[in-house]
Amino acid sequence: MSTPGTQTTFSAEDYFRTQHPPPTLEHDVEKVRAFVTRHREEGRPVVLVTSGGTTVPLERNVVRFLDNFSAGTRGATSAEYFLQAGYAVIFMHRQFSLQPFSRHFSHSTNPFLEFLEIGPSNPMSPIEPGSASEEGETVKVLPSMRKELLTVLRQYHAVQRAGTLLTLNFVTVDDYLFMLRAVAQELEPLGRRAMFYLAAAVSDFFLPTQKMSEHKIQSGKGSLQIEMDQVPKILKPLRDYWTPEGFIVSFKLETDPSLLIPKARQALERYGHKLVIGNDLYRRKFEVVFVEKDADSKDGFRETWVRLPEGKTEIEEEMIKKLVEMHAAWKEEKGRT
Ligand code: 9Z3
Repeated sequence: MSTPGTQTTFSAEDYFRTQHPPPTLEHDVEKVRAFVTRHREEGRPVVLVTSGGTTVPLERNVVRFLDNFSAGTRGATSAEYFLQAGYAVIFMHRQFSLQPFSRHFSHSTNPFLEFLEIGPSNPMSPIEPGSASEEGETVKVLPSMRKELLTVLRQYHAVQRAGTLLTLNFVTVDDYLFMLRAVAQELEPLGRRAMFYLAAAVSDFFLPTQKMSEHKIQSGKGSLQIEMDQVPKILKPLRDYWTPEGFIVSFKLETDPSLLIPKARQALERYGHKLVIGNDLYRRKFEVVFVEKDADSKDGFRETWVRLPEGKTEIEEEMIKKLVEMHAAWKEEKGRT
């Protein structure tokens, strides 16, 4: 390998040898192992959903970092539909990004304080010492919000009782890559019963620890120039070594719509995984394109557009319905071979 410090493209192997795993990795892996073992025994398919953006720190004692736009809507919404479809879900998300169920009441779009009100407490009910009721007041949900809250709360409690959701979080692109590798290796024994739904917006560039300034970068020298290295292409080892039988779905995000299909096809050619879901930054909530290899078609590929149906609000409902069917067919195919 070339010496870290001069390198611009890391192989996955060099990357994992020279960068540092997050300190909580082993603890997270133990949780994943117990979760996978249980659901394997119970015969449930397991999906890893990654969600939200990764950061790229510029200093070792990090004050500044690069980030991206992703709020984690795609991942959090999709996770709910996978749970509804009977999957056990490992939800690996950017710390503080949207999460299944609580996403419905996010602090920015639907702040929970807006649908609570203070009302008189019921004089017939026992007063808890130290509760707001001591002053004769209590917290109530606005009648207009009760139905929505009850629906979400019921689903959330059902998932908690069933133990079908495991949540892990990452912040940096390093956390993400080390965690993805570790979780993939834990899912490997599931073979075709494991799905990977890689919706996180992962940085293409990073600053290796060896090139980082230890302390806060100082101003006063005019402009700041930073040369970043390319993040290793992780789909290749994921598909070839860590989980060769897993049903791997990656996402391709573009802002130039004419690049969407060519780039998705290129990813399938390079990494040989199952499916690329292409989405345009501005149209991603209304339409996405499923790009697959297809030996029967003239150019070797098949594209299927999935659009938000009239009267529906979440395109993920359609996407997950389709994916669940594709995954079932893939498992079935193995059964016959
Ligand atoms: C996506 O394309 C996701 O659908 C979005 C979801 C990030 C657009 P939001 O969180 O957005 O709902 O606001 N994710 C993958 C993006 C990505 O990093 N893809 C890499 C690439 O395009 C390859 S895996 O090169």
